Parts: sequence; structure tokens; C-alpha cells
Amino acid sequence: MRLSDSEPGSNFYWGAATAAYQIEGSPMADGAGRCIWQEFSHTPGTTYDGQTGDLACDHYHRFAEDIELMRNLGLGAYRFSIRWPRVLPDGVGEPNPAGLAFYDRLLDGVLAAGLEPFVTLFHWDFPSALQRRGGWSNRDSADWFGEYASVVAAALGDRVRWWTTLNEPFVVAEQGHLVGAHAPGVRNIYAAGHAIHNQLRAHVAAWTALKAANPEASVGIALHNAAVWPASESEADIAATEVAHAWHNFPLFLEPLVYGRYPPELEPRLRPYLPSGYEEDMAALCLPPDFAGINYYSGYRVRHDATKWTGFVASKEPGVPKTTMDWLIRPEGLSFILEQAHEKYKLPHLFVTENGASFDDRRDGQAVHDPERIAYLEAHVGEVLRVRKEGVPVQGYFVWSLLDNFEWALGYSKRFGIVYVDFDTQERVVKDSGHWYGELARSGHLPVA
Ligand code: IFM
Repeated sequence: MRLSDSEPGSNFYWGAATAAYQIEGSPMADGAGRCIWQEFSHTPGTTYDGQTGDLACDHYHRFAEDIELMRNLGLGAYRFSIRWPRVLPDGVGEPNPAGLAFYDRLLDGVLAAGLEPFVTLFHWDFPSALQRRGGWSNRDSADWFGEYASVVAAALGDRVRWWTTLNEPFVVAEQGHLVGAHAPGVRNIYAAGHAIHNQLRAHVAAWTALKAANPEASVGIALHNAAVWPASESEADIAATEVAHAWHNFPLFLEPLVYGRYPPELEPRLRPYLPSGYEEDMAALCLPPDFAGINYYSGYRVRHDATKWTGFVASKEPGVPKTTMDWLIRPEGLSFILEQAHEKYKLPHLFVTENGASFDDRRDGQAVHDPERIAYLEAHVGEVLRVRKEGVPVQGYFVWSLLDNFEWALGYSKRFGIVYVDFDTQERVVKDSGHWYGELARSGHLPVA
């Protein structure tokens, strides 16, 4: 029995997602500038086994092969990101023609393979030259990003309909500026607050630049999400869960963009760390995106904890299955997030811009058997199709990721791909989940197990 379908012909995109620094390698090739992830990963003690994105999946040289893989699988869309300092080595100023030419070739290859391009402008590889000027803490960062968006739009805008400005700005703020586990490795709550606010301003600057270049373009933002439920029925746990949702999830960015304010549950806690005078920016931030990208992997139960600045902690849940990231597998949370995002913000489209799982995959000749990933994807896709039938305007689903890749501070120790990468030889092997997903993409129906 077919569980559900995505009504082929209704412009539902089945795609795969990647990010530049995680797959491209050759970060300094052909006149590119350095980025913060390069500097961070080369700093001893920051990443698993000292690993870096210097080679990654060598996609910079193998992109044609990777596009061919997607064409053979029958995917309909490819979500990739542009490496800002490849295009503008100093982040602003003189563009690098060779860097733009790389994305020009990549984009043409994607289109020639019949894939719809979904292009992300910023997936964490911030230019080092601008980091030295304060990075996202500097108010000028919004203008820098707007300038970069204009350069990319002028070069590629004639062929791109779907743009994403920022990927998971929450993670950039929290992991990069508060926890310090990600580049630029800052541990300062004020820097995190400034990074949130200035990324919002940067999103608006890029939105404006992309729309100026092509008013028909659809411009959105891809947001981190983890479904949250209260650990108990207590009022304190319920209130803490509302704060957790506002902090970790789409409201942190959609509330300002749609209603011109930070989420009221969170604002009193966040206010001290935002740039002074931030209130004066809020009206200009109120510019609803054309779509929200929902990145979703996991969910957890929330317990009130007055010792934390956010007022909550994740409650331990023994017995719930996990991926090798130690993330609880909670497919029902994806529909919860999609329904909530639609109910609250009513944007024209939602996309699942990332969803997937890491497992300890082992190569078996020319095969990789990954039944746990298939089960994970089947359960999550099932939730997407269900809410779509109920009227939530989900317009596409992107599996994270096309390839095993550089999982940031965890290096190559976590495999998320539907295609296995042998990092010694750069050989690609389509996993069972890749074949499964290809069948889904070709038919629009969940394959029958
Ligand atoms: O690999 C990352 C991606 O870059 C951003 N979203 C989560 C993924 C898995 O951790």
C-alpha cells in the first residue's frame, strides 16, 4: 500500500542538500580568500582528530561526477551553498572572477542535469578578513552581506529562482559565539546576541539585494529546529518549553521578520545581550521571507532549570533511539514544527531544507547497507507528506546530505550521506538509502518496504 504521495506535477521538490565548506575542499584555490572555518579547524584542539575541510569531498574538482550521481538517482533539486570568500576574497570589494566562474559551471551543470537549484548564500564559511573587523558583531556586517548578495545575484541570478540567505543563524550565534564549539570559537553571550541581530539585518539586506536583481526570485532563510515538549505537566516545565522553542527554533528569526519583534517569551532574557538601540531596527526587519526552510533532525523534553540563563535544560530520556550524533529520533516532531510554523507565520511556502541522520556506515564492496537511515527517512518523509495533505504548504524536502562530509567540529567521524565517500580514495558509493530515496524522488511515492 502506498502510504501517501507528493502529487507529482505539483512542483514538490525532492532534493539533496550540501554546504560548500563541508564538501568542496580546495578552500584557497584560484584566488579565494580564507574563511573562519579554515582558521578554526587548523587551530589545534578544535576539531575531531585535527581534521579540516582542506580536501573534504574534493567536490571542487568532482562536482560534475556528483551532479551525475544526483541525475542518476532521479533527484529533482539540489541545495548547495556558495563560499563567500571564494567569490569575494576579502568579503567585500573586488570579486574573484575564478571563484564566480566555479559557481557558474556548477550551476549550469545542475540545470543541465534537470535539477532545480536552491542556492544558499551563507552556510557558515564567513570571510576571515571580515572576522578581523568584528564579524557578525560589527553592525556593518549587514552591508557586507548585502554587497556579497548583489555580486552573486548579478552573476547567477538569471538562473536561480530559489535563494536562501542564511543557514541556521541560530547555530552560528550559539555554537560559534556563545559555546565556542564552532568557528569563530567565541564564548561571549553579548557576541551571540549581536550575531543574532546582525544576521537578521544581513538577511534583510540580502533579501533586498536579491529582489532588486530579480523581483520574481523567491528568497527565504533556513532555520534550525528541534521539537520540544515539556518533561512534565508542571507550569514551570511548560513555560520553559515555550522559551526553548523560541530560542532554538524558527520563532527566533520568523517573529522579527513577520511581526517585527523578538519572541515575547524570550525577549526579556535576550534583551541584555542585543546591541543597544536594537528596538529601532525592528520595523525595518519586518519583511516576511517568501519561504522558511525548516532544518530538522531531533526533538527532546524540556525541564525548567533556574540556574541556566535560558531557564531550561534538556531532560534525559533513556530508551529513545538515537543517531550517532546522540540525537533522539523523533519523526513526530517534524510535523509538529511544520504545523506550528505554518499556523503562526502563514508564509507562502515551507521547505524541509535539511533532514537526515548519521550512522556508522560500513562499506561492503560496492554497497553500503544502511537500514536505520532508510527507516529514519521513511518516518520523517511520512510526516511531511501527512501534514502536506492536511494543508501545510510544504513545497519540498531536502535530505541531509548528498555525501558524507566534513561535519564541522566532528570532522569526518559522522556520516550523514545517502552516498558514502571513501575519504582515502574519494570514491563514491550510493548507499541503500540513496537508492531508496531515488525511487521516492522518481515516483513521488514512498517506496513500499
Ligand atoms: O552538517 C550540518 C549542517 O551543516 C547544518 N545542519 C545540521 C547538519 C548536521 O549536523
